[in-house]
Amino acid sequence: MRMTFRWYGENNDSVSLKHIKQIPGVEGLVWALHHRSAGEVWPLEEVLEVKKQADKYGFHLDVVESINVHEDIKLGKESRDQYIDNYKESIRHVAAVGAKVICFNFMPVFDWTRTDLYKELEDGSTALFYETSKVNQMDPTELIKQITNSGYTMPGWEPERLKTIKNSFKAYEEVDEEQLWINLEYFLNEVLPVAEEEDIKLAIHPDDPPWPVFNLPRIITNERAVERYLAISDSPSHCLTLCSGSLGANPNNDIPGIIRRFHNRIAFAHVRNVRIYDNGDFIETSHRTKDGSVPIDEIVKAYHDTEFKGYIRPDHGRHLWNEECRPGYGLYDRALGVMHLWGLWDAYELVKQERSE
Ligand code: CS2
Ligand code: MN
Repeated sequence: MRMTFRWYGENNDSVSLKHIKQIPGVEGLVWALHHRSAGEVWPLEEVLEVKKQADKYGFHLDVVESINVHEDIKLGKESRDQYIDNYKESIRHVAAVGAKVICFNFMPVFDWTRTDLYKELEDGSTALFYETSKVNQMDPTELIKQITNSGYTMPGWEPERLKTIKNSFKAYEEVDEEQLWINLEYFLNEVLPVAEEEDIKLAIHPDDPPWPVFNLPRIITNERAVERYLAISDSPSHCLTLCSGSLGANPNNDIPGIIRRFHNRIAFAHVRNVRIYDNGDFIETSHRTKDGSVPIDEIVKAYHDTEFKGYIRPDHGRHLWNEECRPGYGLYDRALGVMHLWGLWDAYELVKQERSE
């Protein structure tokens, strides 16, 4: 496995490259031009600027997360073709700095959804929390304001969404899950050939949480959806980002089983734990299996047993020791997460060596 760490860029992240360099085994940055809105072309000179910053610390830029997909593509509007052309150009520009994987998602309007960004856990740390009853009566503009007030922008929750949110909801009244699948297939048939030419894997990230939110359709939600998705194309560029915390919020999703079944199509692994409550609410926890509901030890074992050679990152962390940070993206708990993943991986490696002696 190739350890990486998400970085939101100079002047846009409380975590510095100097800090990340001191986390054992982190080889590369998971990066994006976060100031660029979905649908825009990522200018080559801006991409090259990130490369200059990464080179100073010897990090690779193999994994882009995310070139976000414009809403008109998800909606299947006439105007989608221009945005698809822009997406193709962005693929070519990130290829220029060695990108090997592009993570993206096809969630309508928003990205991951939570109702509380700083819910206290029993140990006094705080974490991202999803409260079902609150979501159903929540005004999503409130969440955009809460995230904006945190001082950070979060993918899918940028303040400019406030301007378009009403029209977006109206437009999705015409788009059900089947139509979303059709629009996703159209997008993939257009961009996969370009990704192939550039030797880049396009790796869709599952829906977080893995069920419809605010009555908007969501389709990458379980093993059957993963199977249907991967069957769309046999292109070597047609891959998956398997996020254990996203799919894992549904206890019926057997993450180790999905890994063992689709391991050769997983280009990028997000490893995160959540604790699921009886009423379906969930809170993010440490990466240790015992702190949540997701079998992290079994997940890393599945990656180890299948000799996973892809990229991996500790996804989100809790907020520890009063760290001022982007919700879910502090330094401390993600660094602890990296070490837990190495600990599990190295232990399985040791057992494998002992068995072979
Ligand atoms: C990411 C999301 O923060 C996260 O957990 O997974 O920002 C988003 O879903 C991914 O970047 C995929 O587009
Ligand atoms: Mn994720």
